[in-house]
Amino acid sequence: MFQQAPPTLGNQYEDDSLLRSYLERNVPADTLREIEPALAEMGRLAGGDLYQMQLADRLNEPVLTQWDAWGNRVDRIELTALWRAAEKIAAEHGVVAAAYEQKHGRFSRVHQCALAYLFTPSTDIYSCPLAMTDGAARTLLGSGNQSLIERAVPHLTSRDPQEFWTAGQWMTELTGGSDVATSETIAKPDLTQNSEGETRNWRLYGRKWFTSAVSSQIALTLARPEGNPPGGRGLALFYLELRDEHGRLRNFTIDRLKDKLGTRKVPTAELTLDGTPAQLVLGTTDGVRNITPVLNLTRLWNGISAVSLMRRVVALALDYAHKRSAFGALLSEKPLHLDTLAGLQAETEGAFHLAFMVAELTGRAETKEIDEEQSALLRLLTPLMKLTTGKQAVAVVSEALEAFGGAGYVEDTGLPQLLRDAQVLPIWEGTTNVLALDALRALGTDDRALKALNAEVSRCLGSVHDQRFAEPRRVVQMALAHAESWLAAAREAGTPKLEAGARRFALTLGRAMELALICRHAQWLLENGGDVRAISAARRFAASGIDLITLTDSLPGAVQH
Ligand code: MFK
Repeated sequence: MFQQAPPTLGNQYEDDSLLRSYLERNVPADTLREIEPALAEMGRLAGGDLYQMQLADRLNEPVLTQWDAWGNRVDRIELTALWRAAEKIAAEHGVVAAAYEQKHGRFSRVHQCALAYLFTPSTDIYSCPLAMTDGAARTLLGSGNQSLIERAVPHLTSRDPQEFWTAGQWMTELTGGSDVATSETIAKPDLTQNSEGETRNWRLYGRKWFTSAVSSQIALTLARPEGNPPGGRGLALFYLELRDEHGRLRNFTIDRLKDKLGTRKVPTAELTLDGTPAQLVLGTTDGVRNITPVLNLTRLWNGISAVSLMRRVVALALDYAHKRSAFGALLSEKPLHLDTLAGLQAETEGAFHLAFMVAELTGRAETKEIDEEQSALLRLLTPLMKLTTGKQAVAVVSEALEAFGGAGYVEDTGLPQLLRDAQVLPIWEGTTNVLALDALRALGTDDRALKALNAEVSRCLGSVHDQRFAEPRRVVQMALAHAESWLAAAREAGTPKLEAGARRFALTLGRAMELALICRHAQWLLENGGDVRAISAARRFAASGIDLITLTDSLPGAVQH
């Protein structure tokens, strides 16, 4: 009787020619020699033991036990076996630490992102607590708060699973996850804690409505010191440790875990803070501004996670295409099937280059090897990359499920879950619209960031000589010219017009940048004996909708209630 072979994965580093060629082009040869064994080991785990564990753990979810048998409030969270294993692997392989050990200077961030990219898709989004851990470490280091740095950063960046801590981010309240300036949590000074009467310790009162994984040891959160004015400036950034030395939560309760569409292994929670002890990170005001280093790093993680999920479905679909026959031939011999897969691969490639470009710039910022133009570019590309790759991930994963026919819709293949997980990527860490408005904010008043983007695109296209790139080059240049003329006209027309078109503008910039980066890499491949198919990826991507600024006359008033 006929038996279909399922899709399988090989070593996810060795099989990924895009990742390997990208590293070869960007990272100095001696650095690559040093980091490659660790990447190959992570690739082996991600396609092997960890992937098998993920499939076996599919139905398990974290469990919250609020009460013990004797009526004590305990709020214990039991993670699933996959997540327990993922935490240990993440620590031992330095999936956060690699960015802080600085063994490879500014390439340390690229190294760490490559590890995260390989690790994420086999862990059911264990990238969430790691993203927060990374964001917290960076924020604390930048805060100059020496006692918190000494207390927490060695744990957050440890490779020892016994020492390793993860961090949470508790920002979203009932008033919103986007407009966090409206947060209602109050901070009261706790003078009893300090013999000199100095207000170092605070107590927090309020409700946090959607936290990141609440299994962490510490969290960064926002609260309004009593008497402060409304708005983001009146909030302050706080650090807290979740449990005391007996394992009891410090004056807060976990009311429930969220019942979400996807990311079901992540114990996201609703909390009530009732006198939770906390410490100021830096100052009693400007909480929104002070938490932005967390936001920018977790947005990078979001993009890397988006690309990693795209890569995972494409890897599975390619393998399946070599195993599945229909109408007398393997799918890998069917022109239409191959055409569909090539489209998915082109989108993945564009997203990959943009996410790793933000990683490169982040690495430069972290080692202070960044000039003004690159800083402006990083500020603009972070929201553009997050919003563009989030949308691509949902579209690519959704389309890729079709490549498995009905099997792509059946839960125990593990495939549908990828789509549910991808769907969070355009939502959390700033929705597409919020990030499109952030991109307008990043342009500033002098458009330095847009000039930096144009200059980077020009450098990319300047390195591209092969005539076959003529059309992609024209598409990039036309899209950017259109985006600039739209921006000028929309500014002239006023804020409603500008905001209404912000998403189309941002996606156009994001996709144009991706295409320029694809072209640059493809040209390099041509010159270095690489895969000539990269040219078709560029041409295909160029034809897949770069300039999205079409509805120039649309205004919110056009919506009927
Ligand atoms: C794989 C990873 C998975 C992660 C899972 C996490 C699960 C957690 C669930 C969640 O909670 S998700 C919710 C996430 N929420 C957000 O990401 C917030 C989205 N909203 C925004 O990003 C808004 O743009 C923002 C809250 C920042 C705007 O608030 P305001 O009060 O209108 O801010 P304002 O006044 O524009 O900016 C305050 C300061 O911050 C300004 O600087 P100045 O004080 O010097 O003028 C801004 O320039 C600065 N700023 C804002 N965004 C910035 C920034 N600076 C640098 N980078 C940015 N991105």
